[in-house]
Amino acid sequence: MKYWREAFGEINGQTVWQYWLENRQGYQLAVTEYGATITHLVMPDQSGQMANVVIGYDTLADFVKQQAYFGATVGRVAGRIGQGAFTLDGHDYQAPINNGANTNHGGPNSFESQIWQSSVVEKDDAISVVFMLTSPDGENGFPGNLAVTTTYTLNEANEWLIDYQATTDKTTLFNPTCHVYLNLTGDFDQFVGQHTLQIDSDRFGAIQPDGLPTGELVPVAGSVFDLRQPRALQVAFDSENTQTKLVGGFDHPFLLNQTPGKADAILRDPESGRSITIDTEGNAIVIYTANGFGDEPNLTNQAIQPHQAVAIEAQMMPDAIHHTEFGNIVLHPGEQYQRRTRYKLN
Ligand code: G6D
Repeated sequence: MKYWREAFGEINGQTVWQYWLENRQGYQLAVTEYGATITHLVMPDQSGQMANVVIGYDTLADFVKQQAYFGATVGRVAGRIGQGAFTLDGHDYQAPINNGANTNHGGPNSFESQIWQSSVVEKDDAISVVFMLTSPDGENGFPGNLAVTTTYTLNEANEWLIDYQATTDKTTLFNPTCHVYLNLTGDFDQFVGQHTLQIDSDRFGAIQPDGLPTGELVPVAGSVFDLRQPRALQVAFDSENTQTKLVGGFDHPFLLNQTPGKADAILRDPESGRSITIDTEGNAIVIYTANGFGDEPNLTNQAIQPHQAVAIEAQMMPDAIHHTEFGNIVLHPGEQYQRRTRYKLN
């Protein structure tokens, strides 16, 4: 394993660093302090051809321009909170509204646009970059001083690991994710319709037209949401299903079955033979098929377009604070939050 770091750009006179991790087989993971963001993931296709498979720019300036959370650590709470309102320990809290009538991805200028502190941990078979951030009490309406670390690791087993840790001094909400967008062709002029996706999920979360979960968990059986066997994403783009038609593809949480010994999700590009197997300790995976792309800086010499990538966001169910079946995202003082997501790069 080896690593190097380079200045990625400057914000308010402060150098923002980017780290490149590389294993002996030539797999590379690049991450930056801006948003604790993954910027590149380089892996081989079936003939050994290396390519970057995640949306990312070569300059910090382009990352700052986009608003689609490219590769970023999202928090404090990934996904929407209905009306941005919640009650904890008898206190009512209001987060700023930044998406229709709701708060999305922790509100404006959240984890994704902050400069995290970084350090490197080297082991024989793995290298990690540890990003640290303190979110002050009351930031974006959330209670408690929250100390967060996002740790990205690349290892010799060709795995990319994300570990989140956090502590708080007041009862608060915490539900981070990594907003990585994948296109396993390695060519960002291509669409992801031919990628197959498999998810170990019997029920998905229905959404309202504004993207907020309705609270209903709908059986996937007999619908385009049935990804228990691999299915091409194009099916969701073309479907007459009312839920996919609402948003022009998937922008939905899948509640994971968490079957022991079974992968939570597998994304595969049949043409290149690249695939990524995802296992997470959260109870959900949100699939967002980049339906709203259009305003972001170009990735190639063509304008960016919907369905050029798919975001696979491992987390707890969005709007969990308002639906008991969606799981717990409350963090109390004295608790040590810990959650891992593993991406096996095949
Ligand atoms: C998310 O669910 C949301 C989308 O609606 C949003 O537009 C995107 O992040 C940027 O996954």
